[in-house]
Amino acid sequence: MPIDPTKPYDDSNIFARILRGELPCKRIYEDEHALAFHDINPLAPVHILVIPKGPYVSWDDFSARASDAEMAGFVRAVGKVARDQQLEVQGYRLLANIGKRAGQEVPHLHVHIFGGQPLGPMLA
Ligand code: IU
Repeated sequence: MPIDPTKPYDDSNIFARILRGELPCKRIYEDEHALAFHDINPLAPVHILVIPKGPYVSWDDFSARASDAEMAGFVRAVGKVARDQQLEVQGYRLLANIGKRAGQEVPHLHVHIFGGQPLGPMLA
């Protein structure tokens, strides 16, 4: 079910539980501001999710409420994860679904990183 963006952050969501260590993930990178892990249902040879550590429902919520340090830390983490995989050599795609019409499923901001193959005009 796509999320209801009018609801406040709910810390029982699956990514909040991963952040608290209550559920496992295939972790790739972690720092003060972000956690990156392999998507459980990959849509490309490389399909990574990067999430901020703070309680933000979506990019919309994050860009409105997060501190400059959180935003900078998160953006840098996304770039570092992609560079660590050398995705910039062939190119890659970032995607964030925001709210119902985009089909956002998990109500904790996540940026998808897709790579490892030629990407069509749209993916996911
Ligand atoms: P979306 O942007 O909200 O549609 O993407 C949610 C993604 O989270 C989707 O690609 C799922 O495969 C992925 N995912 C996951 O990696 N681990 C989980 O436990 C769950 C979803 I639930």
